[in-house]
Amino acid sequence: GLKALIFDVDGTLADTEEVHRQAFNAAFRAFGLPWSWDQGFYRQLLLVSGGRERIRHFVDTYVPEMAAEGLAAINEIHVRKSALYARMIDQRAARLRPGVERLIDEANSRGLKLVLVTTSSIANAEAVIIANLEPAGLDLFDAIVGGETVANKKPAPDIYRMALERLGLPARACVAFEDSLNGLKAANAAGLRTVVTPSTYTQGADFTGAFALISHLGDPFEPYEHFAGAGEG
Ligand code: XBP
Ligand code: MG
Repeated sequence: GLKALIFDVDGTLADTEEVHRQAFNAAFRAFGLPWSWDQGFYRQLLLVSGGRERIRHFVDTYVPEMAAEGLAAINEIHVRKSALYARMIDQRAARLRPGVERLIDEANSRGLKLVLVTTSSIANAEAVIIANLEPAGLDLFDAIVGGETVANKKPAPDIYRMALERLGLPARACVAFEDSLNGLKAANAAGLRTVVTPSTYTQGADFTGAFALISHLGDPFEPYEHFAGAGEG
């Protein structure tokens, strides 16, 4: 039977990618860089998973003359971005999506284990939980697996395999929740059934292979304001 639920964080628990985007742009400004990623451009950049990898891809593709400054500069920009992001999340910039808290509570009261997996850092995942469920909310989760702990980020299955290892459970005893194609591929490649709830930046993708595709985890007619005017600009 079902023993555990494994949740992606960014886009699935909360619609955080817009906050990430703003944090990237604020970090660029802080370093005096004339870069600004608009929403349409960021949607494409999201195909590269991992923030540091995303900046590196951007530099390699659009500012190759700066690639000479190397990884150290990119790391520094990403460290700044992470700090700015965490501060925005602490200020409650991203609320939990509809139905998320209810599902977590119900799973918990039925004795299901709960694990978070994120391409971002463990610290960023914790910030999302603390800002929305208080520090005690962290106790609801049996493990948080972060992007920094695996060799290959999504769509590689590494992070989901790590989650299964931490749970000590086979994939058939778990269900994964994801919002993106990279996330769906990663979970499926680890043998998991995957419920996909597309987020502002991922809606419209081809989620073939999803165990279920639903607009959100809330009640059928619960309004989801993030869907209005998504991805403009
Ligand atoms: C999330 C990501 C992350 C965030 C930025 O993907 O790809 O890179 O965009 O976070 P997923 P960092 O929801 O599939 O985990 O800058 O900390 O990488
Ligand atoms: Mg996601």
